[in-house]
Amino acid sequence: MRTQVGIVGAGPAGLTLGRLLELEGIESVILEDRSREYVEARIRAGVLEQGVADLLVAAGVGDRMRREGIVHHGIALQFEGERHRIAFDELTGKGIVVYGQTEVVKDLVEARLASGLPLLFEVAEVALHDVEPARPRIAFHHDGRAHELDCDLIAGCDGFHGVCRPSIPAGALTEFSREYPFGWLGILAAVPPSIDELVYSAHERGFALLSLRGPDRSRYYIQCAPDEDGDRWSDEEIWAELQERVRLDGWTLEEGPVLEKLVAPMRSYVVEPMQHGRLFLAGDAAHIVPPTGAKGLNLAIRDVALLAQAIADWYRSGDDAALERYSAECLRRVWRAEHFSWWMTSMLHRPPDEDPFGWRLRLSQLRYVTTSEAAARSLAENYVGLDVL
Ligand code: FAS
Ligand code: PHB
Repeated sequence: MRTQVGIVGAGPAGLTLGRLLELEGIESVILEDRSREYVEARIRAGVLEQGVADLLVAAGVGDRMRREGIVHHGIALQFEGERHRIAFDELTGKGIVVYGQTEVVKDLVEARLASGLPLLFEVAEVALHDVEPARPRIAFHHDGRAHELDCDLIAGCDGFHGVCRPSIPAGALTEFSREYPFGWLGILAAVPPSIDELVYSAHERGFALLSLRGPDRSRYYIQCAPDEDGDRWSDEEIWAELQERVRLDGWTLEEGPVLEKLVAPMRSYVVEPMQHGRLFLAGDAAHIVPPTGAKGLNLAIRDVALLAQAIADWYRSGDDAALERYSAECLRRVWRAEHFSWWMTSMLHRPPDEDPFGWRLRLSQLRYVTTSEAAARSLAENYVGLDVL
């Protein structure tokens, strides 16, 4: 097989890249090792920066998002039994769109299959060859047969546990990471959300987040141990802990059937550079943020927006300057998101060994960011997405 760009991974990064290259008239083949059903059922992020939502609309894959996505103009921070709104519209003139990553992926898969361009599910044994100097090949198995895909460039969009990053010689990369001494226990519940906007709660028992997936689907999270066994928690125990951590006079958190339960560890991770020869890493394959800043999905899509542009420049003019700049330009945005996500995580989560001094410091940070317009604007502009860095 031969194509211009070989894309490994059909998550938000790989699928969006395929779409943007299609709009530039550039061929690609997307290789995914899971089934379509699995990829479209995986519950992950739920918040799109306005700029990312606009990008999906411009790429012609935003119609359902515009119909079913919920635009929010703020979030609330809760502590000491009070809720404080951060007004994104007043502070930045922008908002966010609450629309599940699952739905984004479904829309992108549908568009890809409608285009007739190759998207192979359930491939196996993907292996990269000759990404350096310049005759990249991807070997893989599909339908029980071995295949080899010759391409000009490879986009490693296969997530944190993929094969692309590990295929780069260790000496060529520098890794930066931080593990957090807590995780998130997340539920999807069949009950209308009891909130109009997302609520981030810093409670002495730990963090809690109230989010949503539509008029009759709530998405709630509580801070838990990093190696928590989600099955150890009964639905009643999860609701009881949530009630405790988001309690507010005159407001009720409605409970309902728990449809899905997931424990996600919390880590920060960046690899530099995000390129090796003709292999370009994007999304979780190159960086992970703790979800407190709602940045994971947005970073993945912004990476490939830059990569698609650089690839188009290269094919149009033969000039690889933009490709050469790709890694450095991405990393500026990635480190901003890493800092913001670490800052939100540190302010809102209770470290297991926190002393009273530590809690007082966090309370002071929370009071400052909810009373100082300058501090609130800083949070708001990072949350809705900074265009210039
Ligand atoms: P993805 O991991 O989404 O996609 C990579 C794709 O590559 C997958 O489909 C995988 O099956 C495929 N793949 C892997 N190895 C392969 C191989 N060898 N061959 C072929 N294909 C291969 N972000 C938030 O903002 N909020 C959240 O609540 C949130 N929750 C999350 C929960 C979990 C459990 C995880 C892991 C992430 C969560 N994130 C969240 C972050 C998430 O949104 C990611 O940032 C986003 O999925 C990144 O997209 P991709 O880079 O496309 O990677
Ligand atoms: C979600 O809706 O899943 C979500 C929202 C905001 C976050 C993380 C997750 O910070």
